[in-house]
Amino acid sequence: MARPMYNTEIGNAGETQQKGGEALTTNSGMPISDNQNSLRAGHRGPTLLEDFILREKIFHFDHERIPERIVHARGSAAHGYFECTDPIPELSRAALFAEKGKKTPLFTRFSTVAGGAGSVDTPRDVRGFAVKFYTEEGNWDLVGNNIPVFFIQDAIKFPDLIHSVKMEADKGYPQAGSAHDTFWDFVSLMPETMHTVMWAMSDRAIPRSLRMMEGFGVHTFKLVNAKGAASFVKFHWRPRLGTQSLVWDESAKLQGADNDYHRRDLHEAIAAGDFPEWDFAVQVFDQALADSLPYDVLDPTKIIPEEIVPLRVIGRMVLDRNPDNHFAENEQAAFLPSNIVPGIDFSDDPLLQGRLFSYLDTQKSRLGTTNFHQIPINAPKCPYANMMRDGLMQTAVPKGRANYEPNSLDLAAEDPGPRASASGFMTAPQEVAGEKLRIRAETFGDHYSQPRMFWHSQTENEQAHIASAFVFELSKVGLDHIRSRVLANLQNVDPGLAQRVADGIGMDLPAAAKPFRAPVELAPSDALSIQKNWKPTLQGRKIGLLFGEGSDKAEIDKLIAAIKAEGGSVFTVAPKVGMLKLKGGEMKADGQLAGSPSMLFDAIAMILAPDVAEKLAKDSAAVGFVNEAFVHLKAIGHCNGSKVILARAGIEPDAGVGHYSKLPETAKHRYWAREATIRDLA
Ligand code: HDE
Repeated sequence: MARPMYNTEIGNAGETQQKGGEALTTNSGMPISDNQNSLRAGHRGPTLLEDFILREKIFHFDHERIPERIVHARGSAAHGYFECTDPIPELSRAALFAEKGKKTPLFTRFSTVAGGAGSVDTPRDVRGFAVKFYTEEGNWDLVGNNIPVFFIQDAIKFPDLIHSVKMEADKGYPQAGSAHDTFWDFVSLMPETMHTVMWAMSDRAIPRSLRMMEGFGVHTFKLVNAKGAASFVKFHWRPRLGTQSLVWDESAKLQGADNDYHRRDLHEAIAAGDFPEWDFAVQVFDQALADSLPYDVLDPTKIIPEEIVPLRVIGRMVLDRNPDNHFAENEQAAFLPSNIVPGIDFSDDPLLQGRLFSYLDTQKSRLGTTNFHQIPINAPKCPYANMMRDGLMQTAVPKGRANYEPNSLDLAAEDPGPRASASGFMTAPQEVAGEKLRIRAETFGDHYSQPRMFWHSQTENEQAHIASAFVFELSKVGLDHIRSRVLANLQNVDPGLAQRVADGIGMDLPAAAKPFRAPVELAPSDALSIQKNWKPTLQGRKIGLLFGEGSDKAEIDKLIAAIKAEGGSVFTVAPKVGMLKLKGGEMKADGQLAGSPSMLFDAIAMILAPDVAEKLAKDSAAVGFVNEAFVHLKAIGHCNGSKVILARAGIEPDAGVGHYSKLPETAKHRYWAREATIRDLA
């Protein structure tokens, strides 16, 4: 009997020969003949240590994971480009802002902050908004967030802030959430956190989509022109789809319905050619304006309202390509606030100054080498050369012996290596004087005026969401003295808010905390409200269409066409995913009803045969589909037959509930007025 050297048939589910693809090899390029069986002594004997193919494969697998980012571990990313629409050479000599129409490739990574890499997409959290521009004069990394302020004023507090918000050290939970003792303990003892805490308790912290978030550079930076003149600047990203958020109950339930909700949404939109876009705007100001403000522009807990310094749109970002490989690009991307280019400079914001060290340092421990800049996603797309050499995982092969400078090797006709040039990066000159001190400037001392301004800029519904968020978070805090201290701080933001939260958690209202500096009254800013700036559009919005056996196919097709004509998309849902017989044809659903709850959609439609509707009125998945769409303030388009499901769900129709033919219009909104009818907003 011929002895089979490699029997690939056993354990290979009937697929004896896989076709196609290039040759499978070891990492040294040796072709492999069997990827199913290890080398063993005899048919049933032990595996041999000699099996270098097995050992190499398992060895590599054992080391597939790298340390995750200490913060912003979970991210979703895409490639795209920046296009300059309004050049600003008078303000900055940066190459990417030089000419109208000039395009610069970029890579953008959005992230949650507190959760691990495998956590969920929709917790209440700040979102990272990091953009790496591959400019012709080097990489510029604008590593921002979707909230324009930060919790702390000095980098030395960052490890404490993050330790307090991450899972508690002894228990290992909660994951990806701030609703626990240690976070609120820290916050309550650090009143400078109040402004960002207000934003984090607002709907900004539960975005509908990564495509519908604003982005902010947060710190004040500098723009520097060719003559060396500097101005202050704040950077803003404005989503073309408008800023939109989930409602809290929806975001919590989405964590079960689809924990990749944001990542999937971004990926699918780009794959469908529906490229997300943001306007890029600058707020430019000088020292005189800075001096006129009642707060310090170097304080990252403060914004400059756009009513005071208007936004100037100078470009746009388009994300038009999904990463090919999550690990190689998203995980290995190393963003560094210290990556700037000639024409842009840092300010003395003490938080920014600390960040300039931290990111460079953390990449070494995360990516294992000082040569992380050579990884394709991090490497500049312009030429780069210097005399830094060697190190772990060096992949470049420098030639010659010029690894020091100055040198005179050119006199011996040798390559002298790269040289510094007068046109390179120049720090904007700035006078610095004073004693060496470990202090916080007094101008950083007002912690309550801006959170108060934020509160007064919101609609009533938005205020109710903020109050409920505080109640939810503090209801998870076990220590009364911490809750009480938060209330004392809230008293300085707004006594009405403090009272609502105290009522919600059943506590007496303590006296106001003693402010370091008395708050001043600042004018509210409408730009801070999401609802006041709602963009009624179907673009980027997804409609869940429920149908079943016997539904009218022509009506379904008509509705889908009308929604698509306005830039919306439709996901069809049916009790079964297989082929269904309809009136006028057949159709397969994209999703099965029980696995496609209405949280996944911006609005829902029902086109059902009367008998199917009767049956679904007794199915909790169908009743829940409708009920949750209603309580999440979404438009519902129904047919006559499906009214029985609405009745079963106890829905009293309002402006957002009507015949499905109206849906292309009604689905552009959420129905905030409905909210008072389904929950106590007091
Ligand atoms: Fe970060 N931050 N941060 N941060 N941060 C990191 O760098 C840090 C801060 C932000 O998608 C880390 O590569 C310090 C503000 C984003 O890969 C780390 C301080 C803002 C990302 C780090 C801050 C941010 C990070 C962890 C206070 C908004 C994700 C992994 C001085 C303007 C980037 C890494 C990505 C990541 C340190 C404060 C945004 C540890 C010390 C303020 C978007 O270096």
